[in-house]
Amino acid sequence: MSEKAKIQDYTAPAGGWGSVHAVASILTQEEVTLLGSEILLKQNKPGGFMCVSCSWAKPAKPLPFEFCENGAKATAWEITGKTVGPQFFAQHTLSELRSWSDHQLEEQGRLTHPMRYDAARDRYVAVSWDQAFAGIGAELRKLDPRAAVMYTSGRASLETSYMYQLFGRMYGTNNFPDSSNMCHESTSVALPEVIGVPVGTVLLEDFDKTDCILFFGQNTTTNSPRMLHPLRRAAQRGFPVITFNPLRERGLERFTDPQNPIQMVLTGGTRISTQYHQLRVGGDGAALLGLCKSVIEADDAAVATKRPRVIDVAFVEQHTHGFEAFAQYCRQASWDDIQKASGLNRAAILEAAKVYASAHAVIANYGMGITQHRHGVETAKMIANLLLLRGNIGKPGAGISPVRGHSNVQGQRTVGISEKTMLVPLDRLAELYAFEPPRQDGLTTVDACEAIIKGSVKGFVSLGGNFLRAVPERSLMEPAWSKLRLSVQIATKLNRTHLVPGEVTYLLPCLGRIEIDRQASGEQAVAMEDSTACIHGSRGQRQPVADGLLSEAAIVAGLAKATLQPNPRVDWDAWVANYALVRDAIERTYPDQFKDFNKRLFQPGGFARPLGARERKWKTSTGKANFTVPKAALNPPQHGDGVFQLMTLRADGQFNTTIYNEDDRFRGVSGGRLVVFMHAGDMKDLGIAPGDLVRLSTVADDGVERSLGGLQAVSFDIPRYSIAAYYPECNNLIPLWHYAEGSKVPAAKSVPVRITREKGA
Ligand SMILES: Nc1nc2c(c(=O)[nH]1)N[C@H]1C(S)=C(S)[C@@H](COP(=O)(O)OP(=O)(O)OC[C@H]3O[C@@H](n4cnc5c(=O)[nH]c(N)nc54)[C@H](O)[C@@H]3O)O[C@H]1N2
Ligand SMILES: Nc1nc2c(c(=O)[nH]1)N[C@H]1C(S)=C(S)[C@@H](COP(=O)(O)OP(=O)(O)OC[C@H]3O[C@@H](n4cnc5c(=O)[nH]c(N)nc54)[C@H](O)[C@@H]3O)O[C@H]1N2
Ligand SMILES: [Mo]
Repeated sequence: MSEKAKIQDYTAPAGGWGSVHAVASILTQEEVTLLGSEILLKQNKPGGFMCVSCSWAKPAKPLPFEFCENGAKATAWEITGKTVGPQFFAQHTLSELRSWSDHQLEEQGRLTHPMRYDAARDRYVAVSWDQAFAGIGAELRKLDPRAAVMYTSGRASLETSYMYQLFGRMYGTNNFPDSSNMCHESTSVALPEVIGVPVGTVLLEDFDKTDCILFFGQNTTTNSPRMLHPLRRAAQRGFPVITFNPLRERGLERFTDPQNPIQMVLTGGTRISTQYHQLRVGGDGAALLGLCKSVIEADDAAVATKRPRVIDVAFVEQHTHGFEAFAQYCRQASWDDIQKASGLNRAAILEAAKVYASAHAVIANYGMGITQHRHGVETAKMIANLLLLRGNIGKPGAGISPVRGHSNVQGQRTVGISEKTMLVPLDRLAELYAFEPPRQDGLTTVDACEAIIKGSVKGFVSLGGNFLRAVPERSLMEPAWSKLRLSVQIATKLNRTHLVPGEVTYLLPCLGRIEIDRQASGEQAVAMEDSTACIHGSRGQRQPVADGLLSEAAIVAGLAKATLQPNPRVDWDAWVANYALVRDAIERTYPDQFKDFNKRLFQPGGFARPLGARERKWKTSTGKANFTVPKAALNPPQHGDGVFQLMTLRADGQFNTTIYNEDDRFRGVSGGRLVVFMHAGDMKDLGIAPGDLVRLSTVADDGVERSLGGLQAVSFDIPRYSIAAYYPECNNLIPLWHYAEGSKVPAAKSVPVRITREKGA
């Protein structure tokens, strides 16, 4: 495994030559130098392909290089010339492969043949597609559909996702957890109640109209770097950007545009954040309460002195419900409690509130630093509360902006990948396809894990992803997983989940989005939805890495045909021959959302789905936007008495469980991922020197031992009692029951742990 990591301060801005260098080196590493750079020019361009990395919006008028360092890494990783075929698997048993690192496994290259696990030889052996489909179909038919889970990672297209959910529902299950259940599900639960839509309300153009941008718990630098372009433009127009994050993330401090060599050389980057508030882990609810309280008290003072109101009274009266109760709650909250719970002082919060209250149009962005907490749903609602006070939803330049993760995770929910039946037009599906879909809610990711541990789930089909590596509670999950009757993994690259077989296990390799997808009617395009609810078409550009690979749509159709009785209303083969027919089916199912889908597929900038909240039409229980009174804003994750709050984060060199390299350039770490970032004062108190090895042990009284050793201590600019380390290495520290109330998103950003020193540097 990894050598000791090197730690060095990173002083340059994000972007710039560092990015250019990193892109060149991954293209070389993946042996795609020439072709790769040509393909990069088609990335995120109308008529080209949509990046397989993050879901940030794609502009109608793209830059010459409309990709970022990490998008280029993701492209190179997918179009690598390296392959893993039957020969590789003949040489390596799964027991042997389990000792390889995550990086080594995926670095072997693209999967090329359908394989079945042979337990006697502890190896995968090649099978034909027909054998694979027939074998899986026979197993699925033997199972109770409610004991089967159909997981989706957020990359598959709208067409594939629609086919997959229809297949599952015709089979008889609503067990459609997806990566969203570990991600922005807190958003999808919070926002419908308060603004009547499960997604963000901003469009890309709003970034050019806004006059203040807020950031809560989102690391733009690494996870959605193209977003730094509109941010830089806003910063250059002189508008404030206010960030709340326990860590000083480099891109939110300074950014250099790698498309602009002159600026890179002369100025060393544009300042992005005008205020940077390093609150304690989980302190956002309290910080937001402080912001709201400041705005309300300023408004009270304005009323008393007959000055212009601070609150947007017309908006609050006409469009909202519950204001008085919320305002009363804020007035009564004590500054002492707010300061303690947020880790920020009153002056800092007032300073931010002053800027917020003087801006006409404000955008609030947030990410996993909000959603992956026990009170993540409530904190997302607090962000909405703050925006509603000044009418910052449903007007140009303003809105709520949950920054989604996977490139099509939002779209998959839109076309029916959901375990929550209320989000799915079941009646419409029943009518269109003449079948009776199951009506009870299915399993979320956490529910599915519980059921796997209990043994009540017996079959698991995975459309992408690396489930066992991404979920909490690894030490209980791995042994339970091997008791599954059936595991089917549809994937592009080998990962750890594939190395833990069930009784019957298939590994099905698929085309990636960047590859040309040829079907009977010609080359196919697919669609996806970005973070701003705009739909884009995407065309593969590269020859498939191996003959005989099937598209995800063809694999889903193959599984469906082998499992289901024929249904004259669904011609799976016709759909695979021409994906435009699937888009027609999506339009028939969701006529308002996907009007003229095929016609608008390649509209530059994507076509925006209609969202009520954008037009101030509130599809909530009250018919208005709802203020909500928080219950736990002053009750952050507890620390002290030797207990620290651990947040598990992404490094610059990874996409989720895909580890491109062991570096985290912006945080100054290279050549190792087993590190833990700590405050110097905490290290001193515990007698830990930089470079010492420490062990983290989860504080929980359920009798399960959860600990991880061999972590190198790094002295870092982070609040006291807050510590940080990398996902997925730390996932065995997270108890399965430690999740966000209401959404069941694992609370990966606040795991209570103790720290012990193992060994000196
Ligand atoms: N290159 C790359 N791009 C990616 C991904 C990737 O792994 N690599 N993953 C994709 C996916 S699926 C997702 S969901 C997104 C994730 O993107 P992010 O939402 O940025 O997720 P994380 O990297 O987990 O970082 C969370 C941020 O929240 C901060 N934080 C942690 N706890 C708190 C807290 O209590 N309060 C506040 N205010 N901040 C906190 C951390 O310091 C960090 O800056 O990125 C997507 N894009
Ligand atoms: N501790 C902790 N845990 C976390 C998080 C955290 O911040 N901290 N974040 C959570 C979040 S936000 C998310 S979204 C989840 C992510 O969980 P997942 O979505 O399950 O995991 P990924 O790492 O994105 O999946 C990577 C695998 O997807 C496969 N793949 C890649 N491209 C394709 C494709 O085009 N088609 C198919 N079929 N397969 C493909 C490859 O085989 C690759 O190995 O993890 C969650 N887990
Ligand atoms: Mo995510």
